Amino acid sequence: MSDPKAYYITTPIYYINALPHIGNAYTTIVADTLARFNRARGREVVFATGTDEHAEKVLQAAEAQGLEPKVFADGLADGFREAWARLGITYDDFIRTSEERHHRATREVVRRMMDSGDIYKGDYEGWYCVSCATFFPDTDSDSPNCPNEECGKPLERRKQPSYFFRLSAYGDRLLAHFEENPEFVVPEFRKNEVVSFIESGLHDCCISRSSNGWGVPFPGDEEQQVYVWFDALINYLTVTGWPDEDGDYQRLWPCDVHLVGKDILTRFHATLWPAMLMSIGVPLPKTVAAHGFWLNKDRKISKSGGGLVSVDQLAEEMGEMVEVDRDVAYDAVRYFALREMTFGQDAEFSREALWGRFNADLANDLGNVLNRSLPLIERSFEGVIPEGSYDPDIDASVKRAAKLSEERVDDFDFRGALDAIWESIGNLNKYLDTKAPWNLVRDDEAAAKDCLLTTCEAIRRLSILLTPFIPHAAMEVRSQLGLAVGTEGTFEEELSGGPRVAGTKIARGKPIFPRIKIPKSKPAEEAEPVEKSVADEKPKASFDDFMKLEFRVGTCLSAEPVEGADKLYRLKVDIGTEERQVVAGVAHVFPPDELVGKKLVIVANLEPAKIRGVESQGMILAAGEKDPVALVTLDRDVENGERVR
Ligand code: ME8
Repeated sequence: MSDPKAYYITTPIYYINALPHIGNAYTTIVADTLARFNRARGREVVFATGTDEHAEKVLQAAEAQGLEPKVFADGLADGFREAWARLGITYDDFIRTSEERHHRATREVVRRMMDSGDIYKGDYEGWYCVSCATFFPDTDSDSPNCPNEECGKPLERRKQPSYFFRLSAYGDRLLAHFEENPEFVVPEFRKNEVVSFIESGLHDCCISRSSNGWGVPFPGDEEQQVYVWFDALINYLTVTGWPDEDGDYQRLWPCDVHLVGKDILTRFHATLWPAMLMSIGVPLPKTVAAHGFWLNKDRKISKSGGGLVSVDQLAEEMGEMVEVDRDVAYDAVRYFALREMTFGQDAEFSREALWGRFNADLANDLGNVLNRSLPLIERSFEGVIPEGSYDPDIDASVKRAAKLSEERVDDFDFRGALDAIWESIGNLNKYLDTKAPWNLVRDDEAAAKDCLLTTCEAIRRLSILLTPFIPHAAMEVRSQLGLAVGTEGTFEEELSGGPRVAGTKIARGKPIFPRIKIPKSKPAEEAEPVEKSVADEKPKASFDDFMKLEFRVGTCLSAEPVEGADKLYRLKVDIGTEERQVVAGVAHVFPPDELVGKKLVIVANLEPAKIRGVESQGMILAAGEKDPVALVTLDRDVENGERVR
């Protein structure tokens, strides 16, 4: 039976002062992946994104260009729409706060809050930052500059009659809601931050400003307009057609997921917004899911904080380095964002890591399966995928990937979902190594047919699973298999039953994921100050110096994240005579299951040291001071504890 409630998912509505960059693209890519995943499960989905336009700085920028603010905003909102289309974002509604439907919903929210006795008039005085559209209480700003470290612009002293919302009355009800609805804020550790914020006491909230003609007029007092943050949150209701309650509202509300960055979780999405809804008697959304920040050298990437790089620019740079389909270049950014960041934690963005992931995962792992099977089908079977039997182990491996990726996507663990799919791609490469169909075509044609049928069917199924993450590339994979694309069914339809590719004439084109030759130096305008490498500065070591060091072979037994450090693992390594705990900065490159079981080389006689409070009894050898890091491993098996010299 189909679910009468659609899956309703939202992103923040973005300020229009910067076009999509890796930060806001991440939120939107995550929302798109969830939307596509749920559509592929046969659910009706409504995915909304949009633009937050009533900021004072929009008015100022429009005036500076001699334009009406609406005309100025139209151009920027179109810029967002076009950029999202290039990234393959399949939103169903694009909401702009300057639209009439949004003004109507906002004014109705305010009216209903007045009816509940939650709004009163008072005087508001404080330091105001035009850029952040925020008042800061005096205690937060002894200095006249904005305390938001990404901004730091001069504050203006402002005093004005304003309307206030009795937010202070909602603390207990909010806490009770969190208690009764453990899934309201995810991840769990973010909920703890929100709870402490509320427990420390909520203040009433100023919800209006003197009118400047660019905002939602305050009901009953046209001298005032609704404060931008207050009106922005209401966009989520506007999309449902509210206050009309008999149309889409019934189907969409309560919202399933508001996706946000951690910057706008505590004060806005987990406190003000639910309190507003309580005040007007509208049920609360099911989940607010907050992710961490993309960082550039440990600082949040933002327009004012630096490191801002547009997604279009990344796709363009990739196109300059390698002959790649432009849609696939955008998919590379989607893939990187979803695989590199652990949802909820911060992650460092670098081009090197992006190109590295493309080469290692897409060109090598996924590309290899195609490159090792399709040319062989062309050469030995006239380009037609042969009949054969589908290998039960590969079948099981793909089914496991499907099950795990579905479970993990539901838990917002996109990285884990891709890990599961890549484990299956890894199994497929190992299967090809073992079967060596390029030899079988000479020695055992039936076995060669089984192997190629199995490989193509597994690729077809994995490409279905990959579609929500990398939609263009996944389609391209299916089209190289010779399959009709664009009419795919649900996961259930596509992943059940026997193999379907036999007899298909493949259509191998140019490689979908050609390897990027990663340039040694960055473009001039990007160049960082040249740091002398540590190796350059080292004095010569005598043979005796070298012999003081003891390198040993060890097997990695476990890899656990070190709390508060995105890049560090606490590894347990068996070095034959004992088990060592080693802290290693490779967590941003390798998921735990790629390390566990691996033979590593460790410096075994280093003095123990504490790293982030965790004792490290040695060091593993790895190449590359920057990402991507490569581990020093052994080209054949030797016993743990063997010395390396
Ligand atoms: O706050 N890392 O809009 P905004 C990760 N209009 N995510 C990032 C990021 C980064 N470095 N930089 C931005 C606003 N984001 C309000 C929202 S909603 C009712 C009103 C993402 O344009 C992240 O999702 O400043 C963050 O919450 C959002 O962009 C802020 O976008």
